Amino acid sequence: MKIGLGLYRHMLTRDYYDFALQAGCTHVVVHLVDYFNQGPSNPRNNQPTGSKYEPWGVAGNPEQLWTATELKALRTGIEDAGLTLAAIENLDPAHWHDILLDGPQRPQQIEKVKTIIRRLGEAGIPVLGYNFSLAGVCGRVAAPQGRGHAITVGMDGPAEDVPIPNGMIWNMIYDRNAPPGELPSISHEELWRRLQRFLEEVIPVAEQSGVRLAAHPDDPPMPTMRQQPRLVYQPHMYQRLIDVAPSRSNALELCVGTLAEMTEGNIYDAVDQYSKQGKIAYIHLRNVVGKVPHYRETFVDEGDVDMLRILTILHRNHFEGAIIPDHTPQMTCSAPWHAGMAHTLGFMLAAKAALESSQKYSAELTTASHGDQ
Ligand SMILES: [Mn+2]
Repeated sequence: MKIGLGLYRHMLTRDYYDFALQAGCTHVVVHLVDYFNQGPSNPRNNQPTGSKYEPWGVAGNPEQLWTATELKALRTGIEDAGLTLAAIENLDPAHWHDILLDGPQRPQQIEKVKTIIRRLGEAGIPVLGYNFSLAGVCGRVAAPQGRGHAITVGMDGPAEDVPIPNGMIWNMIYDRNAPPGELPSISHEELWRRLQRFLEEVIPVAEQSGVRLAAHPDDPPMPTMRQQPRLVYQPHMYQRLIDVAPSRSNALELCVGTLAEMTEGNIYDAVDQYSKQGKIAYIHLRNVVGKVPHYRETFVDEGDVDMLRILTILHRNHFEGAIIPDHTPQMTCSAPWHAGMAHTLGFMLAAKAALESSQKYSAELTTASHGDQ
């Protein structure tokens, strides 16, 4: 396993690359979507939250796709700094809203996504994380409810009463001039049909480009949010997503925190099941207390999940991908994001060192016992 750090678009600078190196990372995962764009209340030094029903920000320019030159420059900039670019995380709603909505621009947007995948391949970027979700990451609240009164994010009950307004998808605004009104509810099966069509069209291009698509589960993993179905809200639903389009390019961005919030199954079996199949492209590591619709994010060393057990399972199943901290609580200091990340990364480094040491130590023990004979 490789230790990495997720960087938001405004963090693609030498200072953040140096911070990642200082904190022990070899890899980075990059968000190119500017979630914070014109958002009314998103501090840029934290995960995008918004309030319970307030979107993050405004989606990007629908006509402006990430270019191969831009992507290559990103990769070489990261490599020049001494790091490896493991993945790009998330598509811009501006480029694929009608794929999620099955809207009139769907055919053109499928071509846009194919172009993006080809350009990633050209730039030597091996993974594209995505989240096939209408409501997106929403319905959460932030409060000083963590250890030492740290501000953490969680759910204080279902977020079902306010439907998604027209012009909004994936918790971002893609059309500010949309007519008033709300998105009509669809069924779970309709959402799966849309996913299947999407994968059937883009996975062959991903295969040709040497790119793996990596699906994040629905966060928070409620059956429905804002009167729309969610796709992967129980651990076993990840298997359905894999089986819809069998291919090495159809993979997972496995989020430990989100899976731990789910009401069925257990996180250890899920990590074992999907890592054994070689289906995990990369991992978000985060701890939580509770399950939907009442949970809160915690520091990595507390919470419901035994992280050493998770990392032991991954180690045993020879997981070779990157593991990055997901979100962390905000620490009380002048650099809350940096402190939270450094704390989580320190824990991850120690856990990795412990696993490697115990493996080495058991080899020594075996050698010693042979020597005695
Ligand atoms: Mn996650």
